[in-house]
Amino acid sequence: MITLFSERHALHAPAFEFFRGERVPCFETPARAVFVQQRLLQGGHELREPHVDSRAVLGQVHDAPYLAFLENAWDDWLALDADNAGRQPFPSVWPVRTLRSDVVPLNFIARLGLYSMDNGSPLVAGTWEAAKAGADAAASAAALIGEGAPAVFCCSRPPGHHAGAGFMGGYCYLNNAAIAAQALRNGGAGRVAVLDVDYHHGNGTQSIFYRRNDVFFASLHGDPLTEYPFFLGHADEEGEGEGLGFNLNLPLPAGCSAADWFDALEQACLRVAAHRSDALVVSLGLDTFAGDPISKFSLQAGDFRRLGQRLAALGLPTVFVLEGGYAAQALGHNAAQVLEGFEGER
Ligand code: SP5
Ligand code: ZN
Repeated sequence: MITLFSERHALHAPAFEFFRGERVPCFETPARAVFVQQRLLQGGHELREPHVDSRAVLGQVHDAPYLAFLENAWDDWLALDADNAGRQPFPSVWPVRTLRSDVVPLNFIARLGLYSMDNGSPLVAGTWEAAKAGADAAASAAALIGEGAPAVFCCSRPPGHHAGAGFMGGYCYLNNAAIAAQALRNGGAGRVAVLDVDYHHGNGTQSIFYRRNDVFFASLHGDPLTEYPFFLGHADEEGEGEGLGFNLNLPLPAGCSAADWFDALEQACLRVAAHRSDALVVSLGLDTFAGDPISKFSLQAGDFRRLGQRLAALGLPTVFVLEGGYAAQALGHNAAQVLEGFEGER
């Protein structure tokens, strides 16, 4: 499968994140993309550089103030104190209920809180450039689909599906899946479906399209009652306004079987088919793997092949976007199973 890969992903390499009050090594590492890249090269897949600048479509998916903050964040952080070069900024205050989010503070950490949903998205010098490379891959994938490619895989990181129009979160900064979907719409696809199979609910993607009927969003994920991101992803979220009926959440209990997961996948695929989309975007999180260190589903490599086969049966031009998956050594093989299952079925 045509795979878009930029070395620029490696510019985002934070040193640590927080877990239970401790600094721990990041789960979301450059090695993840490298393992996938190497496995796909071995498998004979064609790797290309992203060739489209996503700037215009970025502005359709994300709010301008958030984009400006993210692009300038590192310079602003350094301007406060030259010693900040060796420090990762994290938010500590968020504008939750009763607090105002309509006045942008001058304080950097306060602005970081305004533009974040959690403290799980470390910023480093290369975050913007790496995230932008992923967005460029998403826009490039849509262009290739427009030129007739049947399927394209974006081997990019950091991931994107937790990032909303105006905020980062959950290791995500720019919403690559939403960017791919919007770019497909711009390129002439009347209707697009986004199917999110990451372990975690794609809250950012859902919220970006929640009031729209041109992009159908479906997600199967760990039940937010117990699993991150906790505050979105319930079954009663069906869309709003014109978007009512164009959002489907299938939360599953942590620890559920692969059989239960495939039952939910089947429901999601039937709804995608009913939407009669012109193109499909798959938010391909592989943290549903049994060996994932932070997630609680139990898929095995063969299940990922079956996933690829089922997606191929939808018969749609398809953009795959890498999301989560933290068993880095297995990530290449698992990603390849999806892509090769997909291509074997076509
Ligand atoms: C894109 C993506 O998969 N983002 C996931 C963000 C998850 N952030 C919360 C991590 C919570 C880690 N819990 C670890 C439990 C280990 N036993
Ligand atoms: Zn995830």
